[in-house]
Amino acid sequence: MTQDELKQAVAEAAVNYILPLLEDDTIVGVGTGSTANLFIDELAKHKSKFDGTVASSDASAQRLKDHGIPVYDLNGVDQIRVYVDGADESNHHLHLIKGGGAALTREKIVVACSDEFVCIADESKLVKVLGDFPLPVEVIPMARSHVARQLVKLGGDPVYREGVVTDNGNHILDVYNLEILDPIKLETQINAIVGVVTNGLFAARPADVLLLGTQEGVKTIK
Ligand code: ABF
Repeated sequence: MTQDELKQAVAEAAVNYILPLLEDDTIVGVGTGSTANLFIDELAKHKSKFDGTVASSDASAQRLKDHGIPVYDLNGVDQIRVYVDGADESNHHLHLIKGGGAALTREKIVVACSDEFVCIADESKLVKVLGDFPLPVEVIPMARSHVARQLVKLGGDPVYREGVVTDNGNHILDVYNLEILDPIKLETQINAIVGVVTNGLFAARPADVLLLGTQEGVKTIK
């Protein structure tokens, strides 16, 4: 199977996973990226079975609306039953690197409001140690150089993602050459740098389930 076919398989598996959770008043959290887009297209086939969604990006919100699926402002929602999203890397503890699509802050907020986080990815994303994928850090624009200097002190090589402005009006630094042996500690350290909005480590709150598309079929890792 190609990588796209593996992504399609996990998108379908994610819908099958959440179907038993859906009731008339259920709100589904929806992530961002190419795998999440396939999930949205599959979810649309069942849009009469739940109330609506909260999206982690303007792009996903638009795709949901194009399918006729309601998208709610998070501030008007009490509870998100389940959040489904992709990742750039996952280790075996389901600590993730996310943010390759620059939507990390809204993704982390929606995860924080969700009872369950289902990560969907093809097998290329599963790694022993996080860090081959450069770690995205969203920064307040005026703090970019300050944050970059602090990230160097933590052992990384930050690179400004030129031309990218997040949905929140901020900038992204991609941090190369980190061997992330203690993801929870590094997530906390980076969050403590003044000017950082969010970093792409999802370790303090990891995924609850990883649906991984492999050549042997979709594996469920908890
Ligand atoms: C989002 O989309 C991100 O956090 C991650 O950067 C990316 C994964 O994209 P894809 O599914 O296209 O590989 O979930």
